[in-house]
Amino acid sequence: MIELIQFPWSPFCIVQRGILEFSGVRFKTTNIPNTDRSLVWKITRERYYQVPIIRDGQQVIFETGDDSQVIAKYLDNKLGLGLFPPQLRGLQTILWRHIEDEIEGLGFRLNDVYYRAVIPAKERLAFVRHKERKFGGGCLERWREEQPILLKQLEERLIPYEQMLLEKPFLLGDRPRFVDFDLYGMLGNFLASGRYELPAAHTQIRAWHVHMTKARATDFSS
Ligand SMILES: N[C@@H](CCC(=O)N[C@@H](CS)C(=O)NCC(=O)O)C(=O)O
Repeated sequence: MIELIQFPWSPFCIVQRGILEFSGVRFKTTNIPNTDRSLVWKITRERYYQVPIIRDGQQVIFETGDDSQVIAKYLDNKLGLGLFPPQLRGLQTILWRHIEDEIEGLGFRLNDVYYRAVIPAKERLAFVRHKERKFGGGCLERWREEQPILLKQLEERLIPYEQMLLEKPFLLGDRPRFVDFDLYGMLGNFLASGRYELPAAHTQIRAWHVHMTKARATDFSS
């Protein structure tokens, strides 16, 4: 059985979980602490420490770069999901770069404002230290102060996605493609604390989000 090694609130893990749920395949999730990547380190033979990774029998699948989408392409290929059709090559790459940079960058800061609702108590020290070493001392307090601005920016940066959904049920047509799961993952991280809702103005995105949680590959002819 395919095993997804993850932490549940991670944007990139939600992407792969969404793809697996969409596929209908039976899969197992293994949650590891944010502060202990030893399982990932061990089974990738000391080549990777990030999440998500996938274990499928003897195979261990992990990303090779910021932009590689190795796991999603592996699942797509194995499960025949039609997430990366040749005619959307290039376009999807431009979109996922925007999604994983401009949307993710706001989503995780806003979620981190409520990190106590998401990160277990025994992991918080390492979490705060990791954040402050990466983004500077006091970054979590700063993001809390900036919360209204960050929320406004998120609403603005989502406008193109709202526009894309005006004429069709999914971002690139009548069935979900990789970028739908990618946006779904980044927004899932934004929503992880339970303290936010998707912007009220974006009615199409809100309907798409509900649709994405229920969509199954069998609903779409291949
Ligand atoms: N491009 C990778 C990004 C994965 C990633 O950034 N994972 C984060 C968790 S959301 C991580 O493990 N970061 C390393 C760390 O926290 O030390 C993917 O698509 O999976």
